[in-house]
Amino acid sequence: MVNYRSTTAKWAGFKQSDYFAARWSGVMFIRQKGNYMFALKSDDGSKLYMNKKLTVNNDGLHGMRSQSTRVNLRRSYLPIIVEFFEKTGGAGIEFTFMGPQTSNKMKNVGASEMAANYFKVRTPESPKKKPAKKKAAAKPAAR
Ligand SMILES: [Ca+2]
Repeated sequence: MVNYRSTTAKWAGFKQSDYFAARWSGVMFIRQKGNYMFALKSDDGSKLYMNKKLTVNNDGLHGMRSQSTRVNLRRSYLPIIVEFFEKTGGAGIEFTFMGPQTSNKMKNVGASEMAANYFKVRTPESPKKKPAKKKAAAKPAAR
């Protein structure tokens, strides 16, 4: 969840409070088609990419400032990347959205919106017989 209130202190798990950048990536599952709004509020700059396309641009040096974009979405899996950087002073970022899926209320993009099972791990099938050993591998290299 990309949700850090602006603070001059270090974020939990971060080593410094100034001069750093972060990138979050994942796949959102849009369950209901329709018109959505995505917003990035950040100090300093941030960007949201959807399907590799810059969708919300909140770049630049500034205090907590919000930028938002409306997009029409189908029911789909939506690859997203959020980029952020902090120079000095306060640092914070909030990634929110609203649309049919949220009853048109702004809410933080959280785990329930992410498609955790998008990249399913396939269990390999058991081989029917052992693969033949490579004879060359057993031999010491001839010199
Ligand atoms: Ca700042």
